[in-house]
Amino acid sequence: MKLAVVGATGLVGSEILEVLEEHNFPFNELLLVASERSAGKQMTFKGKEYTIMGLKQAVSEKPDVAIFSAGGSTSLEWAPQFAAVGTIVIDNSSAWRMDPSKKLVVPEINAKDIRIDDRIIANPNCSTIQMVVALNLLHKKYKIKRIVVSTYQSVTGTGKAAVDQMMAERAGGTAEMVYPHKIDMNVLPHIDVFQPNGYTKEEMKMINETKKIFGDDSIQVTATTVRIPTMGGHSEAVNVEFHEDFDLEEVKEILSKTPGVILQDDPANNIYPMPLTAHKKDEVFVGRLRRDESQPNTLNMWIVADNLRKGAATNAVQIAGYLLEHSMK
Ligand code: 2RA
Repeated sequence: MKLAVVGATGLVGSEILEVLEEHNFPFNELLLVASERSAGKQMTFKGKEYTIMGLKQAVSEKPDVAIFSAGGSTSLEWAPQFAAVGTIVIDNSSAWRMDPSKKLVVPEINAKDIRIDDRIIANPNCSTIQMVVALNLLHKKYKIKRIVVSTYQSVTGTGKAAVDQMMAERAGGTAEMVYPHKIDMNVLPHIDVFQPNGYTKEEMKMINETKKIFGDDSIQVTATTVRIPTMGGHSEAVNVEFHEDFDLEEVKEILSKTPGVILQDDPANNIYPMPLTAHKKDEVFVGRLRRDESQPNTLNMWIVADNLRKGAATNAVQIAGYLLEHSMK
């Protein structure tokens, strides 16, 4: 596989390189691609020097697969140009996610929907990915009726400038204000742009993408997404109502067998998922399992994952791995 990483110099781009290295991903050739501003600069991967190339040159190289993490407008402009030369684009932006002609893929759930002629495959939003991975087998067993989710999201989800803002505030200095308010020692009930219905785009992503990934429009979802001054991962308090009743021990059993999930549920010993312990891990961590005593068939759970890993880089690399395993590239 001739593999291109588009947006190689960004936070997600460097995480993709780390995951490729850790997973020992078997490519023959690697192209590191970024904006014209970075083109010509050197980057090291696995001890080898690479010259960063611009997008135009990368298209002319006709890579087999291009993992894009360069934002929505770059993706809208360039993904079709790569697709036109036969490249399969795996895109981390929100540009193509809700396009009915594009697959929105979480490998543990719906990689089998990928077809040989798919040229642009969308990677879902980070906060959606970790929630659906955790709910995957529970949905199969008890069928989800409604989800109420509140998130506690890491500043790394916004990007490097947001990390810089938080760190500068923490050190008592100032930096470019990425958020409309201070983020350190604060909590912002505001992720992405407010929509006419009062929800933010991030909240609507969780609602719409969950239905698309499960292929079930009857699932009701409501979300409040919140930015907190942490870095290791996104956390989510999820209240899920099922059509069928469940047994809590069976729920634990199912979660311990769910692909990509690690159960960390031992409150007596203070064991539960946290961003600090999920950081740099590829899995989704689930704990604080308890029955919602106010309503039948309803479960409360706490879900944490490194948003740059399973929420972005790991999921994209897993899709590339699926293409390779199934000889699609
Ligand atoms: C965030 N969901 O955390 C975004 C990143 N894709 O802001």
